[in-house]
Amino acid sequence: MTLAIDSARLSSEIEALASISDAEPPAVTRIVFTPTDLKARAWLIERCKEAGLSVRQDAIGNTFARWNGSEPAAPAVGTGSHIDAIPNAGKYDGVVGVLGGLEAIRALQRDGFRPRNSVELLLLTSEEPTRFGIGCIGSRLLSGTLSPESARKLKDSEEKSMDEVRRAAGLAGELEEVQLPRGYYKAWVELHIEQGPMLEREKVPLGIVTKIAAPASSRISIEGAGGHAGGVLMPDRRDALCAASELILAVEDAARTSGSIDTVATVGICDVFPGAVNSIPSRVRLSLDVRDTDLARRDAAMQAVDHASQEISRKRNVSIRSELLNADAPADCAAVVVEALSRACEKHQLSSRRMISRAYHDSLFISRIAPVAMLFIPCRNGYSHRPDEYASPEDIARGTLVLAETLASLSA
Ligand code: HGY
Ligand code: MN
Ligand code: MN
Repeated sequence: MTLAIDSARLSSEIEALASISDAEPPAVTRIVFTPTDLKARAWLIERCKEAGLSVRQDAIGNTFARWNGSEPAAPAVGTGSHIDAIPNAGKYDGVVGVLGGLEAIRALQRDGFRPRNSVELLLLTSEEPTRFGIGCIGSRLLSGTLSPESARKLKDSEEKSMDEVRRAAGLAGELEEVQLPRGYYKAWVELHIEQGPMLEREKVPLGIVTKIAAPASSRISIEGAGGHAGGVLMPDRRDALCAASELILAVEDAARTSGSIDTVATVGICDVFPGAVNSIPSRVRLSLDVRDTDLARRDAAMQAVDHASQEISRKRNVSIRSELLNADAPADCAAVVVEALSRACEKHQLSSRRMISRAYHDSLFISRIAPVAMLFIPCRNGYSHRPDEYASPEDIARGTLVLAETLASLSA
């Protein structure tokens, strides 16, 4: 027999999961631990059970669907990703790695493959930072990169704590039990859409990720003085939004002048208070997201933003406070997994290219406890985190086939 992916079934499952959403199609919104997320998780667990996988959830909701190998005590080979989606997102980010991983396992089962090392499909909790401010909470706890104490301090916009929310979602156990020992996984592979334009532009069907960029993020609060839009003359103003505008351009400048195309910086949230037409903004909250494949350059960009903040604060007589949320190191992918992916592409006469991931992923944190690599498939125009995010059934099937081949070679 030859390894074959059931592309029609995989596409219909992607559509079925996309329909479990809090947004009007084609957009997908699925915020972690909302009723919609719980419904999607339950749906996925049913699909895993249908495939004969044994399913368990840890205290943060990381969901493990295990295909037991002939040596169950041997380190497992892991694959998976996330199904939570930021507001007004697409249907492929994360999902391709979870449902593609499930179909890769089913294809190996159909092909009569019997793994020696167990193969474990993971749904990782809260890869997106939307609800709790930082991303990859499940994989951070799994890898010991986030302590249970720090996780307990995380609160959502309604001031609900992580413990409160996860227990309301029906999750038992303590966060101390989540961390996995080094050596739990022999190897880890994550299939994901590229979330950039390179593969499509170069007409290369597969990207083998050798490095994952280092993300940092912070919350910035700017306090000026409010007042009547008509009664306060310009020299007497301390307009928080004008200060924020200068700072936002300084963020852009810090990335553009870093000396490398690999530095990126984004202000994605700008909340203005009081937000009235005829009232001078007294307070602005900004989010800051800075990334680079090089740690020192990323940190230099963060420092440039801090210097700009001090300068603007002095010049405009406003207070600017910055709260660092995360500043993670980049990850080098493991040669053993990169080579396994490369051989799998060659075996199926599929061309591929080595590349870096500018988005962060759960693999960034799992790399702290296991050898990891990622496999990218193209997405149209490189679009992601928007409703018109799109990956073709052919590209998804190709990625799933190479993933299946790689899982087989690593678990044989
Ligand atoms: O922001 C990221 O890189 C990921 O998509 N959460
Ligand atoms: Mn994402
Ligand atoms: Mn993702």
